[in-house]
Amino acid sequence: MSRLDVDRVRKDFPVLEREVHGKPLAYLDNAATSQKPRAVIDALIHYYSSYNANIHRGVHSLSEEATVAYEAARDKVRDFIRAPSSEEIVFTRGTTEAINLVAQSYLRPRIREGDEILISQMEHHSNIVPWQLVREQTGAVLKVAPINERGEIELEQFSKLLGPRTRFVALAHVSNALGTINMVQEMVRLARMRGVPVLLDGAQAVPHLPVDVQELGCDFYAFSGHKMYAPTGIGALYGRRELLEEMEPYQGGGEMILSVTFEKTTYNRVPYKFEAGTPNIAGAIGLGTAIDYLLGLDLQAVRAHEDELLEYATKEVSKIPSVRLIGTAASKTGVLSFLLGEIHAHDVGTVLDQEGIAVRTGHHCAQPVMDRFGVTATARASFAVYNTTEEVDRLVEGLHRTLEIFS
Ligand code: C6P
Repeated sequence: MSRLDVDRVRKDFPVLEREVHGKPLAYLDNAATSQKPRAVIDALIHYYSSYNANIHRGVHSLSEEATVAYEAARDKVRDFIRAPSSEEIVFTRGTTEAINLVAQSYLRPRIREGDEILISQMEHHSNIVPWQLVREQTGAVLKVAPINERGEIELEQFSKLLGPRTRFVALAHVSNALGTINMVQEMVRLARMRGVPVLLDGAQAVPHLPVDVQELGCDFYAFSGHKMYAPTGIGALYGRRELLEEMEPYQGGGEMILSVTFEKTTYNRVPYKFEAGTPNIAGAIGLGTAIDYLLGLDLQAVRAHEDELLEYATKEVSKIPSVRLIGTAASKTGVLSFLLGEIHAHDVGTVLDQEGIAVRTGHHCAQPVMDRFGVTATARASFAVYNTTEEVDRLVEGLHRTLEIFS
């Protein structure tokens, strides 16, 4: 395996050249959204300046070209997550929409009062609220697998919560607030042994880990493009064909139909029956380009680089005596969440911003995680392929500076 040439990678990301408050930008907020490489930006410009047209509708050349590019992006997503077929890839606005689609189209009609949906304590709000909506609509019960002090779900605890009335399991592949990589393959196996379908929220996994939905054995896999170098407003849902086939759409409109009369509408085949209205054509094309970009780097070297960064950051930030890390799982990627003494995370973030360092502060849309650790907010540094150990050093200096200001 060759070492990643980070300097070369950094040149692919135009925004990294800018300054913030007169300091070079150190962008450590990648779990919120990553920056975009020139190739992705160019793909958007090329689409809008050369072949912008609606898809699947026109016989004219531009529409043909746009349709081919959009469908080629679907094929790239299929290969990227090793789905068996492109028909099992539904383009969505992102992870949130993908999970809502499964909640409303798959689970809502199939769950009864008293049946159980099992999630975990480390879920992002996007993997909690859609199930609460189903709970309100049906009288189902939401069960929550607890996390331990390190921020891990223990398999035994999880397994105990799988009962005779469990109808669905929804879990983060990687936690956005803690960085924990869950033992999802084993958890999927435990659920499916009991005939319970599983959705994995892959929002924080796809930028960092190789994903093979067939190896994972999950029924649904949801992710967003914008955390993996693609534009915002595009993501995808993988769904096992048998399940997608039997699901009713939850949004109606153009594109998702074969024929419409006032008496009866016949739906299009999968995946189109779930893509009502004009989709985010440019976004899908941009996502395809982001996948090409990632695959063009040595993915093993990317993983090794990001692991090294997280390890280095964990070691260096922990040297500050008043730091408390939130999330110390044995298996982690991408995210370092912490508290700096009694200083509010927003103050930490504000001082770091003055130093040109972007981190996220707050509850990270995972309030139950904050509750679990008895805090209201953390500061979170999150890493991408273009980050460097020098940026980690600047983060540590920034934290010392924060301590000075607030001492
Ligand atoms: N987390 C973060 O700063 P959308 O917004 O649909 O692209 O992704 C939602 C989502 C779902 N699951 C997980 C695990 C996530 O991390 C996110 C997005 C961002 O942590 C923005 S809140």
